[in-house]
Amino acid sequence: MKISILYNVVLSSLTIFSSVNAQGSGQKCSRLVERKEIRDLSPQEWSQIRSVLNKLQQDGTFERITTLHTEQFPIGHNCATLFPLHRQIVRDFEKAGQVYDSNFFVPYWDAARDFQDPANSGIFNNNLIGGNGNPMSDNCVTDGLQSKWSMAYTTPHCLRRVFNGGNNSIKPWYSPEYISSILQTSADYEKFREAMEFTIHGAVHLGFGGEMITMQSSNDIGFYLHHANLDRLWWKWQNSNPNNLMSYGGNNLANNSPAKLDDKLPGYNQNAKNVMILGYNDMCFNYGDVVPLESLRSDNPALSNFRSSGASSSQVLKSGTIPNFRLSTISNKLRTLNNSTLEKFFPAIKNGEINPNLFDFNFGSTVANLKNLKRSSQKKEKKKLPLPEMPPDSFIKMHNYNKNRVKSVVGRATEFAKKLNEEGYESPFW
Ligand SMILES: [Cu+2]
Repeated sequence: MKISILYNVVLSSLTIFSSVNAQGSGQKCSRLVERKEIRDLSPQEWSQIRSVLNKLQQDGTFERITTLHTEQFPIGHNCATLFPLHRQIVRDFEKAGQVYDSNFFVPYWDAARDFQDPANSGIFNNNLIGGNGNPMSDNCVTDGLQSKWSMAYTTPHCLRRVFNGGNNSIKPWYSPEYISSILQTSADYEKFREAMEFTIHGAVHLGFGGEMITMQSSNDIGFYLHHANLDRLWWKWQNSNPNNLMSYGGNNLANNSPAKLDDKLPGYNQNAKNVMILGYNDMCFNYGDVVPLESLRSDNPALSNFRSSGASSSQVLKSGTIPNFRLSTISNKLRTLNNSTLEKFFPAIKNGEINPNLFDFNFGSTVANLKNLKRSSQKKEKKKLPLPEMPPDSFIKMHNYNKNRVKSVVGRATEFAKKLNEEGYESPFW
C-alpha cells in the first residue's frame, strides 16, 4: 500500500524534470494532456472525445491526415522515421481536436492486453469504435463511431474492416510479455523499431484488415488508438535507460542515408529531434504509465526517502523504490522461467531491475468504467502463448520490407512463445 502511494507521488511529480532542456530539446510545454487507455475513460470522457472526433471527420482532418499518410507512406515506414513521424501525426490530429476542446486527447489502445482474442476486446463495441465490416455490404463497418461516416480519401467510401481470423475473429497477436521483452532487449533505436514494426505494429493493422491494411489506414480511428499505443511504448523504451532517450538511427529513406536527429519528418516542417521528448515543443502530452527518467532521478524529492546520496538514476531504479504495479505477481511467474530464458528475453527480471518502463503490464488507473465491456468472457483452458505468423507477402510488399529481416524478427518472437510454453508459463492476461 505504502508503495502504491509513493508511486502516485512519483506520477504527480512529472513536472519536476528539468534537465531535458540541457539536451537541447527546446521549449517546455506550459500544459500537457494525459493520454489514457481507452478502457480507462469514463463514459463522459468518451462522449466528449467522440463529439470531437465527429468534428474532425466533418472538418476534413481525417482526409487531410490520410492524404499525408498515403503520400509519405514509402518514407515513413520501414525506416527510422516510423516512430517520430507517427508521433507527429497523432499529435497533429490531437491538436486539430483541441481546437474544439482544449482537453481533447487521443486515447491509446493497449492492444497487447487483448492478444489472445482481439476481436472480443471491448473497443469493438457499438458504443466505441464498432466491429468488423459487413461482408454482405462491401465490408462496411455498420456500428460504432464511424458507421455513418463517408471517408473522403481517396474517393468517398464507407469505412471498411475485414477481420483476419475468419468468423468475425482476429488472429491472436503479441502478448504483454513479448512487448515487455522487446522493451528489455532492444539495445538501440533501430532494433527497437524493427522489433515493434514487424510484430505488434503489423499484427494490429492486419487484424483489422480493410482500410487498416492500406496506405489509407488513418481513415480508421483504430489507427490513432494503435499508434498512440505504439508511441507510448516507444516513450517507455526511451525512458527505460538514459541512453535510449535520444537514441535514433537506421536509415533515412528520404535521402538514402543514415538517419539523424535533424532529419526532417516526411510531410511536416519538423525534425525528428523536436518530437523526441514529450512535454517539449509541440509534444504537449504524456502517458500516465510511463515514468519519465527525469522523475526517477535521485534528486527528485518524491524519492527523497529512498535516495542514497549520489545515487544514479539507474541505482534508484534498482533500489526497489519504484513499485510494483502488477509487476510483482507477473514477474514472480516469469521468474520461474529457466535462467537462460530470462537472460535472453527478460534481462531486467534476471537482474532485479524494476523500472516500470521495462514492462508493459499496464497497471492502469482505478477508474475503469469501460473495462467491463468485454463482449464475452471466454475462459480458455490453455493459456499458452500463440505462435506468431509471418505477415502476408502483400503486406511485406506494400511496406517494401526486407523479408529476411521480418523473418528474423518474427522468428525470435516465435522462439519466445515456444520457450515460455515449453517451460509451462501461463499468461495472467487471459
Ligand atoms: Cu503509418
